[in-house]
Amino acid sequence: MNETNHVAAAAPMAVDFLPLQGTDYIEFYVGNAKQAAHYYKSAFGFQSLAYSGPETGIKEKASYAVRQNKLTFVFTTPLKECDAIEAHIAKHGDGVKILALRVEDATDAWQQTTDRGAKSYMSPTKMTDKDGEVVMSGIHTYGDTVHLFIERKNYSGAFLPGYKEWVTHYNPPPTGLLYVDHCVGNVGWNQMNKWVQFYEEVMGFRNILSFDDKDISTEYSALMSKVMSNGNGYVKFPINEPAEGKKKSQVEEYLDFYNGEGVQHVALATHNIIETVTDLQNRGVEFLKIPASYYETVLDRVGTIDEHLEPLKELGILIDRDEEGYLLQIFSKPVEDRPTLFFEIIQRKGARSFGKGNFKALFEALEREQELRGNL
Ligand code: TYF
Ligand code: FE
Repeated sequence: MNETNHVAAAAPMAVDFLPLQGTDYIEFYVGNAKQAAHYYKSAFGFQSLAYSGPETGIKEKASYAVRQNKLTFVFTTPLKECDAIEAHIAKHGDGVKILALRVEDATDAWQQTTDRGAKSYMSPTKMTDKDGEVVMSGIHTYGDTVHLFIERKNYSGAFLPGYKEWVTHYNPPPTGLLYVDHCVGNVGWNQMNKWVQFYEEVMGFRNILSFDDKDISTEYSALMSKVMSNGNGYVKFPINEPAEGKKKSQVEEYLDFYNGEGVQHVALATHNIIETVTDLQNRGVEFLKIPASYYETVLDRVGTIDEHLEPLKELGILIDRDEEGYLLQIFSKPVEDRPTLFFEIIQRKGARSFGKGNFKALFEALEREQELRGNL
């Protein structure tokens, strides 16, 4: 591969015109929000946070917000006369619609990005209720996905104006998931550069890592990947593009089933991946299987690590090292019937890279699943 495994050193950057404080929330459009929220509570350990729907004066859709540490997921389903959400679900199945980013000034974020060529999704909108004020704005990104900018002025409500606190007797314990580490988009053939340019020019991000198809395409389902990061590194969006290989690209399989570009995986951070993944597995979350042979040589590659190898092998957790430290990561199977969205669980112990040393094992595991589906 012609890339380096170290993350580009921070280049001297002019004033960050789009300062981001992190991911505010991720919103999924789904066929049944009540059941989706239940799954993320029972299987992933999210806690009930807030609800919006007919009972709160919203007639056309129902939304459930759940939270675990700094992670907030929202599941939204159309109720009636809600063409945009119905069309999204008809086209894509369940999937990520909104990657919401926390900002100091949502009006300025919208002005800066639309001035630089972003297509507006929502002009700056002030939302108030008895608990305070939130300003929201939004722009389109790849496929039907959007970025919302969320400015929480003084808001003390459960989640956002329009929501009420969601109180329920069913509160399964958390699993140690902490925050969004990164969020990966799959884009179409030859669309990579367009979206790299979008994140650079419209959002002020930098390309900190690149992987090309040279090695990956020989034996494994081919793709190219470029990691885009905002100025302070709190928000990282790798972008994948399919590439020609011996076999059908995993990215192409996604594009076929999602009917276009969209979010491929969301990486969720934990401080203890062995405990978190043990818990998730016990709750029914399915992960890709890694052959025992991976563990025979992995320590030769990554050197000494703090963890015992046995539980990592048992669970199928992958290990990689860069100049700054190492990381532990594992990938779920798709979380819906279409082979589209999946989750990565990641524990960083110094490393800021993305697990390039695991691509072979990972892509072989992905391919075995692709083959079982008859899509290779
Ligand atoms: O986010 C990443 O770059 C890693 C590796 O289809 C990866 O998680 C890259 C492409 C892909 C699956 C995982
Ligand atoms: Fe990842």
